[in-house]
Amino acid sequence: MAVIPRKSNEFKLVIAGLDNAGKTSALIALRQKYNFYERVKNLKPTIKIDYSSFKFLNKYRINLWDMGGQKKFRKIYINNPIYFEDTDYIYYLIDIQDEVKFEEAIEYLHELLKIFRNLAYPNEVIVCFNKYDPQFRNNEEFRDRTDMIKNLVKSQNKDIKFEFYNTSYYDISSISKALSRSLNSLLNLNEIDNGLNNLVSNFNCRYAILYTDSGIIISDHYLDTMDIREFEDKISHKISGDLEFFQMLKDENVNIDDRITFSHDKTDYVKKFSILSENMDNTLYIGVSTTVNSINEVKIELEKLSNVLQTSFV
Ligand SMILES: Nc1nc2c(ncn2[C@@H]2O[C@H](COP(=O)(O)OP(=O)(O)OP(=O)(O)O)[C@@H](O)[C@H]2O)c(=O)[nH]1
Ligand SMILES: [Mg+2]
Repeated sequence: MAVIPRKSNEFKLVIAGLDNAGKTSALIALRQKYNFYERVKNLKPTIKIDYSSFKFLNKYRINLWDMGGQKKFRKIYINNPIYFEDTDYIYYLIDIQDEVKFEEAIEYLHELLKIFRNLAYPNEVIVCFNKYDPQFRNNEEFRDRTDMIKNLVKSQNKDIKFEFYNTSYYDISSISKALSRSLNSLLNLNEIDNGLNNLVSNFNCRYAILYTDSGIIISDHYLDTMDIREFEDKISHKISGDLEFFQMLKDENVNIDDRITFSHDKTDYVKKFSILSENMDNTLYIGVSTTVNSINEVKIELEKLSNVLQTSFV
């Protein structure tokens, strides 16, 4: 599948939801990855809109519109749909811990959907059940809550596609994955997906993940037979650990070629790739978890992926 050429390399992401849904916190967590809890615990409500932007793969400028969710601001946006023009993706955050506000959250979502319909918004609407903290993962009530909202929203908006994510700032990987859903539309990932899939299917890897150095998960593949508990308890923790590690390397200006860690019967391996695109160097990492016996073979396969990466990101 060819990537449709874009008018420009600008990309607009709108983050909306009621006040206190955790929008600003999620963005801070995503940027900082560690040592951010003090900062987000005492966050003040966002006044109107917080604009920020970052470069993605040195090529794209991602503009984030963090729409303060207090009622007085919501009114302004709804009366001025121009705010939402040229949105590439909308993220809608719902505080899954705050049952009292579900009705209001769904109402606001519906108001926004009306606007997006009129603007002929072309993509999926990404709904994040935020504050789905790790301790609630196996909680039936929380699962019922998300099912209820999903069913309601889907059945009342059959013309719109939705993607749902459970997110929490206690699990950075969950936020990174939700973000990659939209950014991936900028990339042509077929060959990379095949390469990573091959590692998982043929080389005893539990997972194989491609990250940017700023901690966006570009492509992730997991062993099908892994059960969801194992995934949620162990793997998401590892991925968040990797993301923290990359951020520390960046913050402290440290260079590595690779890193290997052993735990029980598993070998976790991270390799750095430097990819030249538009005369700029992009740092990417691939992380895998494999067995002691397979690690050498996996390293050879990863060498081969270097060329695939180079051709995929030019
Ligand atoms: N338990 C938990 N608390 C969270 C999470 N994300 C945010 N919070 C808390 O929720 C509160 C509100 O977070 P904000 O990020 O300010 O919410 P917001 O959506 O930006 O609010 P407005 O700017 O008013 O629209 C803060 O006290 C955060 O610490 C999460 O994943 N889990
Ligand atoms: Mg805010």
